[in-house]
Amino acid sequence: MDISPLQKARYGYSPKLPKMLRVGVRGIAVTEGDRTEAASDKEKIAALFPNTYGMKEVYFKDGDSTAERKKHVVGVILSGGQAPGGHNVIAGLYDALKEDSEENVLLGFKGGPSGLVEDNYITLNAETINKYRNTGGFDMIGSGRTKLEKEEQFRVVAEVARKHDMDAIVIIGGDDSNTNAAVLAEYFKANSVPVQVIGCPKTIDGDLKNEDIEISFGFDTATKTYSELIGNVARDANSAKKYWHFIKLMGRSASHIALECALQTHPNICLISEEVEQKSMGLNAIADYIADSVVARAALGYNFGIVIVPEGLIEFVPEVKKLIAEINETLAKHGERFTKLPTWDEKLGFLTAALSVESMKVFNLLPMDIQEQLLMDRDPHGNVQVSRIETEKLLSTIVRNRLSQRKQEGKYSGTFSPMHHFFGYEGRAAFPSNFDADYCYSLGYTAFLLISYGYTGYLSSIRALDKGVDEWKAGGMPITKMMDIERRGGQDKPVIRKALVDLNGKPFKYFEKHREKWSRETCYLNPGAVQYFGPAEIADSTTITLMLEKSEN
Ligand code: FBP
Repeated sequence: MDISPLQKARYGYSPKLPKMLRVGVRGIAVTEGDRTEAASDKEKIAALFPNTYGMKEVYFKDGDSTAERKKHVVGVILSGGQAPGGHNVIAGLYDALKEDSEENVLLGFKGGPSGLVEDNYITLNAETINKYRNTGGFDMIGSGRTKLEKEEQFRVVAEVARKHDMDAIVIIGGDDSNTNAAVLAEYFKANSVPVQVIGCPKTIDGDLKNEDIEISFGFDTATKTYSELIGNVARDANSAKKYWHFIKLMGRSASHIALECALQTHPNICLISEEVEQKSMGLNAIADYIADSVVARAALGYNFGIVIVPEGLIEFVPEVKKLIAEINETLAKHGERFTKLPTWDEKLGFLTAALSVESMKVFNLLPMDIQEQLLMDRDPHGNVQVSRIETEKLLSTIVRNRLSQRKQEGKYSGTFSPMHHFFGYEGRAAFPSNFDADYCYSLGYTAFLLISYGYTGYLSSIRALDKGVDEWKAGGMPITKMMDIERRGGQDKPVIRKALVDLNGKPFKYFEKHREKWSRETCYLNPGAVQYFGPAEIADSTTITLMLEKSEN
């Protein structure tokens, strides 16, 4: 790719490390905390990970390093969807490796997990790394969604590692990829393969978080980018005063992105999937909730508005959730047969025989394009590809129907012209914000520290992120601590528990307190492009979500 002036300017940005890491890799000592336990299903997880279950939390601190001095050959992969900052994780890892010894080697496996299995790699050197510092995207080595889960794949990866004399693999990925990292670490231990596996928490969705992983990287930049776009659309809406904008935002399951963007932009409506599920709101109830705002604003003379729809919503609407679960089980068992059916009528016949009567009723009520989107191929982890389901259009259609009814009843006399947007890919490869640039660099640097101290099956972790970078704390957390058992593709599987929006948490409570006013009045905020320049309290600070979560009152 050619180099833009901003890219050139961002090469000059030096990502900041926490003060405790600035002394250099040989000035950092380690301490261990308590033994850990899985999030739930403890016995089942312990039985599945006999060699890596129950390991201790790890903290780094100032002090002489006791890590063995030896040559390291480390392999790195980027896994899953792009998230701003991935290149800086690799840069932090590379710099720490080279600081420890010029002899150390970093191999970048191309195209995600499949690169490891196919032994498709490049040796990363300063020239390559420097070209990608502080840039978005994953194009340095590419990414992919191949699932590393079969014993045959693990055997091949062990062979590839032996061939290159690799002593560690760093997997930069989300919940599914890091689950696989834990399974791979367990396999290596069980089979005496001398290769460590370390994960780094990536996903714009923000759902890989817990008490030790305060935020996944990419969430900060993506939400700032989407908020800038939403702010612009809101300003346009308030200028033209003629459209209701339905904006779908990425976030496969959890609504963290939608909530954070709502906190940053004050839309009229922001749906939160977790609340929809808790209140068992069906499609009609959701449409009525939006229609209430349309009607109230029309009465004030405002025939325009902003509705934020989280991408994963469709899977949280109770009747659709049941339908999708049944389709998932059916496709997991008979996917090949189903795909080969030549006509839509035959597919419908197959579904009628396979699904429950209630689910088939829901299916038949959906517009045909949504029906087709629900049946599209699952991703390699068995998930519905929600980014391809046009929930924003489905909702605006139902809202229009509800409004026609209200018009007939004489309860509404406004105009309703919907416009549709999907902001997803626009934010996933953006230049990382200062926060993500610093955070990612620190995660990569810490991944090397975990390797140098011999840990495996750990996630690199940086804490105290609501404070300035100086005060951030580096360490590691056993991946099995974050696991529970879930039903995937028709089977019980150990997975990292996804962190959904906490409806009792401060970010949601703050939103709940203000949303009634936002739904009727025009309170839009236009945050603009805040991520790079200006005073540090604007340009370097992280999300409102994290600041509220960490606030004392
Ligand atoms: P990860 O969980 O791999 O980080 O990806 C998340 C995501 O960006 C979702 O928000 C979105 O649903 C999905 O990726 C889209 O996937 P794809 O890149 O395969 O279209």
